[in-house]
Amino acid sequence: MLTLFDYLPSQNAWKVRLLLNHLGRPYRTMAVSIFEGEGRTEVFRRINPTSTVPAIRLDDGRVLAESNAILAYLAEGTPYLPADPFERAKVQQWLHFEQERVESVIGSLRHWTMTGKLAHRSAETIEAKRSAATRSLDILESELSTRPFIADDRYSIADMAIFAYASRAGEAGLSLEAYPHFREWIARVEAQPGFLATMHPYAIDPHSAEELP
Ligand SMILES: N[C@@H](CCC(=O)N[C@@H](CS)C(=O)NCC(=O)O)C(=O)O
Repeated sequence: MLTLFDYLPSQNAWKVRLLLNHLGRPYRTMAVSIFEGEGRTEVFRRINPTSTVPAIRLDDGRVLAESNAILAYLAEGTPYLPADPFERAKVQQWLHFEQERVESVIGSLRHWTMTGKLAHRSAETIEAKRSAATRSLDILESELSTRPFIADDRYSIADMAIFAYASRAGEAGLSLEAYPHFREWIARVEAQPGFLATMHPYAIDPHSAEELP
């Protein structure tokens, strides 16, 4: 059975849980207490050299990290990743957008906001993240005014990846009021069969207020 190396408040890990839920694929969970430094151990570094979750281990022992690489691997041959080379590349385009302009921006702001670390970040850093986050939401709003899902007319792993942090913008202190098409897309994603509504606040982890080691 597939093993998922997980940390519950991580929306990078939630993406993988979401796809596994859509696929009805069973898996076992290995919890990694990232704020206690469990990601930095030698054992975990052999699973993922960057010390981050999520990662997966296959039955044959091979391991794979990076949430979007995991999504692409698990979605192969399913309706969530097109076979057509161009449609597939469009999904990749939005997966890259997600890592550069959503996860690293809204994801960081959410982390800092929900764990009280925002108070320890400089005004310039916060402003740069907020401005980048607004730009990303503006782009998503504009794109989603032209089609129901981000890469194409079909729900794909690109929607799953972007949803993970973009839909949590409120937890990052960003208002979605000015983004009606984006909010409609959120509702469309939530209406997909097998959607995983359970997400976890950092507050479930007593160590989450600590800086990462
Ligand atoms: N680009 C990576 C980012 C993964 C990531 O930053 N994971 C966080 C949790 S959301 C983590 O494990 N951080 C621990 C650390 O940086 O030591 C992905 O998409 O999987």
